[in-house]
Amino acid sequence: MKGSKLLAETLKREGVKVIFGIPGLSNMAFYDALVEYVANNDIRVILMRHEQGAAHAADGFARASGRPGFCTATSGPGALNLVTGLATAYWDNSPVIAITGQVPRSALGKLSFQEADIPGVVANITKFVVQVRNAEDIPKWVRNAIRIALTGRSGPVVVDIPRDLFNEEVDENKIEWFDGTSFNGYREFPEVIDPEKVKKAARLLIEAERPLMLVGAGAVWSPATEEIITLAEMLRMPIVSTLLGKSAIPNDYPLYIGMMGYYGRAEANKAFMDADVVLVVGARLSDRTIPNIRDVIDTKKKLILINIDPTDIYKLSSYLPVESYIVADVRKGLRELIKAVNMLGSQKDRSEWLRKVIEYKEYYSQIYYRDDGKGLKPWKIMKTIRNILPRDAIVTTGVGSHQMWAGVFWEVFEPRTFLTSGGMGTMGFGLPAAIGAKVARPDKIVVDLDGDGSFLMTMNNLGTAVDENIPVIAVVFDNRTLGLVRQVQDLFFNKRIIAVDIGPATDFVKLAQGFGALGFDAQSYEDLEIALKNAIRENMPAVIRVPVQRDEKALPTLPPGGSFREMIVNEPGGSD
Ligand SMILES: Cc1ncc(C[n+]2csc(CCOP(=O)(O)OP(=O)(O)O)c2C)c(N)n1
Ligand SMILES: [Mg+2]
Repeated sequence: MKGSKLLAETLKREGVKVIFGIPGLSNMAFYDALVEYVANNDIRVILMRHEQGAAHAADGFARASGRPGFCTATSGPGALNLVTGLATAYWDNSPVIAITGQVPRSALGKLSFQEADIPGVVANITKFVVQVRNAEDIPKWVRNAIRIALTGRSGPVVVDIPRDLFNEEVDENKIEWFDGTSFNGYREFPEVIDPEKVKKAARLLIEAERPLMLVGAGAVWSPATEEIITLAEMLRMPIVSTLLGKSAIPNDYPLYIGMMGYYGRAEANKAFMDADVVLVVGARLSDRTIPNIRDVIDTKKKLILINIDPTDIYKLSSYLPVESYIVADVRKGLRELIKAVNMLGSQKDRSEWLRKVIEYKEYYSQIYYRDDGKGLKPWKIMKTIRNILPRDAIVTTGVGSHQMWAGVFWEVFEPRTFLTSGGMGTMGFGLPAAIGAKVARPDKIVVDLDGDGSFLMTMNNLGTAVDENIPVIAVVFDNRTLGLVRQVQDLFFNKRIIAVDIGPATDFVKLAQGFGALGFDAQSYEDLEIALKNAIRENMPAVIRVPVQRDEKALPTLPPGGSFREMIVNEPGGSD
């Protein structure tokens, strides 16, 4: 059996159903081997329009399904185009597996045509990378890649294969089909569930005056929605989330306050400021969630961490007051904590604390949900869309103000239905991730809530959606500007607006039609409603352009490096 066939056969045996990518000289033999697998409906091959789109599609597939998403690219420029997508997946713990073709072994290191040192390039933006050296090792490394991508803290893996391996004949008797029990060069971090630490955490939470749970992406990957709600109920503890943690808790769960952070909801940030003990589950607490660590230190908070990755715990413990921790998958860690809380029993009366949190919520909702009649309001656009989509519809986003509006206003009800680039903040994620999500979950409606700038970065993949009949809907919040950057220039660079505005000529409707997709121009909420219903009914890829005022702000926000005490909730610049 040739190396190329061995790769295709391995993927089939591992249950891989779809690969997003673009062929070229160095992965062509792999594609050639896939011909039979495609003909037999074993594996679907989806031709993207740029490799960044292939990585994001694999990422969207993984985030929507929890299964690894596969992409492939040729050596040199093809593999290099994956880089942004791989980093995006790594920062958000998404199990993307990239199979990259490489120049032949004999050409390595010789500045050969389309040679790039992919292991070197991706080493720091993936969980693991391997360059396979012998064709018979292909099954082992594909299997390892899947295990590494999924175990512990999930993340992307690259398998780089010199193309001469594809043509090598492998003695079938020598093939290690591999039972998946051993790894070369990889060991998971061990769990650390210290009963004393668990008990201490439980006691801190029981005795807290104002406990709060802060939920991050780990709660989605785990998944741990049930345990989060059980513990919140037991302790009468409100919940806030990071941007990525949003989809771990149904938005209408009464103890959920919303997304906190730099662009988080004011009531969530207020609750965080007031809390005395914060249980952090599956969140690494980046500077987007806690922009200024003085907010933790000055308020004398006590933190308890549950995280599968001990390096996160060590890192956070070096500058934050971490009182206790559990190194484990969020669900497992929470179950331990639930047991301990049950055993210790009795707790404080939390009615005062809960009343305060509800007051915050009510107060700020009067501020957010206003309509000055100038153009369409982002919150009303979101509401219009939400009213039409079923609870289990999957939403993706680009990066910018529209993403922050989605963070604040989009109501998520089910895990894995809100896919956004959190850690890397990668513009262009929305459309290809939607394509990947729709391929993973064809039974669900998938909508990309995008910005005009972000959409234009990867909209070429509309061609893929049309050719492959992947009916995703992109709603473009068209403010004719790179809005979030413009906002920072406006508020914090003395209104020196530069290099952000987009001219009037780009026509999103014609652009959609040029790809063979449906294009709608929504001038009102009613137009939007009709267009969205139409797009769903037609079951075709569609773009709905929604005009938004150029200076519509993403609020609340903070001054750069600011504290939650300096939240800007109202325009222009009045602090709360
Ligand atoms: C690939 C990439 N380039 C640049 C940025 C910096 N950036 C962050 S938000 C933003 C503006 C996004 O514009 P748009 O997609 O139109 O969204 P809006 O803010 O207008 O809603 C830019 C340029 C980024 N996050 N990603
Ligand atoms: Mg914009």
